[in-house]
Amino acid sequence: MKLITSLTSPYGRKVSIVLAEKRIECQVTIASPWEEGTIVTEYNPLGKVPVLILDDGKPIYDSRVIVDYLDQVSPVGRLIPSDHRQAIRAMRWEALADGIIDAAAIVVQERKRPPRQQSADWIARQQGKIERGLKQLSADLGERKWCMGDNYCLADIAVGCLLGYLEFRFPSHAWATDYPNLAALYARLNERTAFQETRPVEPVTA
Ligand SMILES: N[C@@H](CCC(=O)N[C@@H](CS)C(=O)NCC(=O)O)C(=O)O
Repeated sequence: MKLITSLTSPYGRKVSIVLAEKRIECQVTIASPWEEGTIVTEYNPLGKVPVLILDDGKPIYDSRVIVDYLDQVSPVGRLIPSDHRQAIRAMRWEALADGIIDAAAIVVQERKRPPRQQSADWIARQQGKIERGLKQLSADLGERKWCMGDNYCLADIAVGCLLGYLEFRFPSHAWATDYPNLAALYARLNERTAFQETRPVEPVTA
């Protein structure tokens, strides 16, 4: 198997963490989806990372499909509960975390546009999703150790990748002080090797 991802993608990080937690061997190719002539479009018509290329050459995307596939392919350290109702709960956590990342990534891209082309309304709409989403995550987490209770699972990985992305792209955002329970979860996640080894880093440009 080969994973095509970037060093900054929080969705790609989610897949890398799942691979590490489940001890699945996988070749990794780093590619920026934003570069002219990127190889990403050869495997994903949407031009987005991550993409997982199976041994028979078939690509799968997006990150939610990939992590589901990986969890099925190896029984080691199951990350999606086998009970369907519990699996849906875990995937809802993932959908909310990924959705907040979607909104945050739009803000990042919008701010890269020339100032006169940026839309304050569009940015405000995304910020609303981020703020409402964080509030919901914090309320859902409550005083629990992990998102789903006593067991670490995909929900925690997804939320950890979101919080890591906010820390990376929005260092002055006050989520950690506004939501101490999310900050405590994030600290707990950062004790894990899989999180430590996949921190987002800006690629070095020549
Ligand atoms: N829903 C997708 C989102 C993937 C995504 O948006 N990836 C970003 C990198 S963080 C990307 O490749 N963007 C390039 C583009 O939108 O053209 C997933 O979960 O894999």
